[in-house]
Amino acid sequence: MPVKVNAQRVENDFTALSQIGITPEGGLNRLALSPAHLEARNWLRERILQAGLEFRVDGAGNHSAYLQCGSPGAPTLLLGSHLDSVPNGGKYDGALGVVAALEALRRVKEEALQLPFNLEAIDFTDEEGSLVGLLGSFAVAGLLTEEKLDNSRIGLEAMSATLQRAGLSRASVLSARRNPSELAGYLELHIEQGVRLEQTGAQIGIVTHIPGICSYRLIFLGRADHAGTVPMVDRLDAAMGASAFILAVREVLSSEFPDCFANVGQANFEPGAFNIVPERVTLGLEFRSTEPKQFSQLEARLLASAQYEAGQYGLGFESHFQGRIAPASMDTQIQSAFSAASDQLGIPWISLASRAGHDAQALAMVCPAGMIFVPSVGGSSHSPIEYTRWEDCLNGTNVLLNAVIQLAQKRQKGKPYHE
Ligand code: HGY
Ligand code: MN
Ligand code: MN
Repeated sequence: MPVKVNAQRVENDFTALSQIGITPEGGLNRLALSPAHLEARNWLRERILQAGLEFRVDGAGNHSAYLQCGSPGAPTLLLGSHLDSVPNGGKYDGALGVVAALEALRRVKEEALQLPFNLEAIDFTDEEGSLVGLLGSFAVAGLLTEEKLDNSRIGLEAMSATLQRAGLSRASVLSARRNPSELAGYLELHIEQGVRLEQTGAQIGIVTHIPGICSYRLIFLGRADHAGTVPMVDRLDAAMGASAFILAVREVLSSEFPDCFANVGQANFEPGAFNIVPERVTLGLEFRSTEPKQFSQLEARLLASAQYEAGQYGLGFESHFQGRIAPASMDTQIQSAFSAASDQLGIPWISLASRAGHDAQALAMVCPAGMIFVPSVGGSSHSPIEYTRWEDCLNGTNVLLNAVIQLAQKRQKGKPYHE
């Protein structure tokens, strides 16, 4: 018989958490380590202590609830996601997974289940990349480097000040590595942030792969001129090369890399006056692929395209690498624990590759990792209209809890579930 979550308690938690950092449009502003994010973490800490669970925080600021439910010295199975959001993001992205993880620990404690591993519900710092991207999960996996911190998206100074405000430092963040032998694995519940579950009518998506994500700052260099006196044909207008590249990205992806994704999400014009021809335009580019070889081909192709468009308009060009997260495959034993739990609960499921990046891809580098999705209405996410039906949220929370029990049974039957 499956163990069920306390539906009202989960709903109360989610509703309370959704108010922290809420925007006038009903979205969330909880950028990593911002006052709203720290307020959400305080809320989590309170709920952890109220549940009689042990509260922990590591050098990367990852907040977690710990439950000793295995034998002393047993490894720890991590369950979690992230409480930070994108600017004016949605209420479900990350937060649902943290609330569900906390509930799983509470129910295991209430049922006094003895498992072959201890449990930890974790909220990872800066999943969304307002600082570095997957900062907390990379730190736990021991994959965070000085270079990644140097490449912070807010610059070195602001990064240090942000860490300091949260009581952290570069050294403490880099010290958060866990010994992989202590990790029995990582499970995450997340919203799909796409339309495939909705289109198929399945209520659970069992994730097979997570895409790699790579980002660059691209700089197009022209010449500042008077916008009213220099003939149009004589200009070295940095905006022309940048704009031509943005259009070329769409063309390259649709014609040569149809199952990849790319986005130019930032553009900065300098000097930035109405009456000066732009001398310098900086673009923020990111692109994604689930297949390693295709990922590097796409990188080379996009950089060549940017160089070409700059040349077409007589511009200089610089590319600055900002960071890369490798594609990851999800553990097959954890996938089958999710499918067994979904079947046990009578919830229809499909397997699918993620299109968004997640903390699970960092953990997958050092331990067995797995994810499930629940449907996003209309596929909307990273915006105030992000919405998942409450019945689907509860389904995901019940599947997460019962997948933990399925994994424990596999392990107890002597079938170590990671090859
Ligand atoms: O950008 C992503 O894919 C994730 O939402 N951080
Ligand atoms: Mn997320
Ligand atoms: Mn997100």
